[in-house]
Amino acid sequence: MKRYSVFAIAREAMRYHMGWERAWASPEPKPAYDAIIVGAGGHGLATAYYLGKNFGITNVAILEKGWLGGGNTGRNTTIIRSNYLQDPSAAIYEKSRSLYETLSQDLNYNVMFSPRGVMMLAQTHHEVRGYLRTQHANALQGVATEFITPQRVKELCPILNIDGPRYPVLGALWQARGGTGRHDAVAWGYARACSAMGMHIIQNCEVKGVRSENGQVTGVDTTKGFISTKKLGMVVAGHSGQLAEMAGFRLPIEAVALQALVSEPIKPCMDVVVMANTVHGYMSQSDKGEMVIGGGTDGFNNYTQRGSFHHIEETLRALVETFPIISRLKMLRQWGGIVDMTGDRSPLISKTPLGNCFINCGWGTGGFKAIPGSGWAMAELMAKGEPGPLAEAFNMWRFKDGQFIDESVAAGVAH
Ligand code: FAD
Ligand code: PYC
Repeated sequence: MKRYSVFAIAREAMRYHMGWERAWASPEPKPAYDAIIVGAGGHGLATAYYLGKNFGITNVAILEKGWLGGGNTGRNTTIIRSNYLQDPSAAIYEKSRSLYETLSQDLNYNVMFSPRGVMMLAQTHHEVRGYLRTQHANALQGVATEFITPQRVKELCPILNIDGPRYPVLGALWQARGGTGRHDAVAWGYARACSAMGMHIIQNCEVKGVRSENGQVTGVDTTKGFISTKKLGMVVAGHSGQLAEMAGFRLPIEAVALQALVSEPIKPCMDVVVMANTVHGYMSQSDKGEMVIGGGTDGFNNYTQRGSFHHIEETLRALVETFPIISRLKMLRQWGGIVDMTGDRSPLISKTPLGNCFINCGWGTGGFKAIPGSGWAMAELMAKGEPGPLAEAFNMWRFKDGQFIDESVAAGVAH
């Protein structure tokens, strides 16, 4: 693989950009691999990447039923932060955020990580108490967050109305090194690096069945035939319940649509990310100038990649009272993704009842920020067969044992 660099751009400019290589290969599947990952979203691709980089396992296939990054990874609003409450969450989200800091250099692919700062507004006394608690927990966990005053909120984001008609801004939980990244680029960067290590990314290849013998996984039936493997990683977000059923077990997961929308592009007016969870809406501005806006999850299970129409109205009503300048903005596009929700709003990175079959899911409304850390932890689980310190608490049996990792506040999206 040729490296991307300023010299490569100059060289290609001299020859009409005719010499760029395809970023990743599109091979036909081999009959067998040492490891198969189902799902070429960010988490599946990152798992494959760290299997190769950290453990030298490169005879790997990543099977994707559609196109890579076409699931939630390419549909999210790209907020990156690690201001969670519980210790296991702070550890994995902060690991992830710190990997994001150098991911472009690591992958030799610009993922446009932009640590512009994320604020979560406190608009009730209950929220003030909750965010103060998170800030104290973060201080003990080594995660840099602070609780800021309404005046500081206004300084950081002048277009924000801190005297809202329903809920005044009483302060905010601020993470200065939180921010955004380019969602497609994260998937593309990992894909390119995996392909360069010789891994096979096989798109348009749906897994239809999981085969096993004596309680151990032996391979998968796909739309491109049977492929055998010694280790299987299921990393399919909203479709996790279906994959688990193929492997003969059930998961504590529900699938619902979560939606987002973007406006027409406007001049720069906001250089931080704001989440307003009481009125429910969140917003940032993309590099193109569009306002990137997120709504809540549907109140019923479904597999639509749209989301209910009434959420658009509710979200925009909340954002117009928070940012009055957007009241006449036109919206360009709206879409949804199928998110995988657990009862405690924390993920699963876990062994399963089937030997050598591992699951990574349950990131729900908040897994874009977790892609590098999750891939790191899942690769360790798949390579060693046992979870490392980052993954240990996120096993699927915590729901049987009552060891919940409650992040319903930190998840930050209405559900
Ligand atoms: P996906 O990207 O969905 O990848 C799973 C892949 O598995 C898909 O490509 C799918 O086609 C494939 N697949 C499924 N079944 C099969 C099969 N049988 N065979 C082969 N392949 C299969 N998170 C944040 O941190 N910050 C945010 O701001 C944020 N905003 C969001 C906004 C929206 C509207 C949505 C929908 C999500 C948001 N999220 C956010 C959550 C985040 O997008 C997800 O948690 C994350 O992208 C999940 O990545 P993934 O790789 O697990 O799943
Ligand atoms: O997890 O920060 C988040 C988030 C914001 C919008 C959707 N998820």
